[in-house]
Amino acid sequence: MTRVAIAIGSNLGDRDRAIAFATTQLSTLLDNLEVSRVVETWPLGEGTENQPLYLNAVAVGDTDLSPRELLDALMAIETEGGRERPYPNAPRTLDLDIILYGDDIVSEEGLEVPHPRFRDRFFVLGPLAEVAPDMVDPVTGLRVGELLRELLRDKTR
Ligand code: PH2
Ligand code: MG
Ligand code: MG
Repeated sequence: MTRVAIAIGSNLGDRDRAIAFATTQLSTLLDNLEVSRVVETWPLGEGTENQPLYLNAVAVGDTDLSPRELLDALMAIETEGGRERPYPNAPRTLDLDIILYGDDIVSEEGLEVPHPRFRDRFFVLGPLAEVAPDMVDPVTGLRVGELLRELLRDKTR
């Protein structure tokens, strides 16, 4: 079994319902599931300036699926949750991203783990630090709690 961290996001349609749907689906996909609080966050990224606010959360759990199998399962949940992909960074009913897969490093077509941008994203690190502060980022060797502290270094004094 491998402990994995999944980021959950929604900024289109009934966001609360999408997060609840994702949580239910993830509870059947992963063992020992723990889900963070839900936070409302400003959309980040190119072209997202005028988009609606996100609801974000993070789930951690154990799985026997390979990273690729896990990705496929998450994409199936996104699709069932009404996800469409009209253009990059489009508002979405449901986004499920693999943030960490144990301490594996995966770099394949369409699948990069750890998520390449998660260290810069409060909407991921904040909720993740709540449920799994001691998970280790295999790229930097830092724990999630340490990554969050680094991210907030200049904002918390
Ligand atoms: N996801 C993105 C791009 N920007 N911003 C917030 N606040 N939350 C997200 O989940 C998010 C984003 C791409 O997946
Ligand atoms: Mg995403
Ligand atoms: Mg995604």
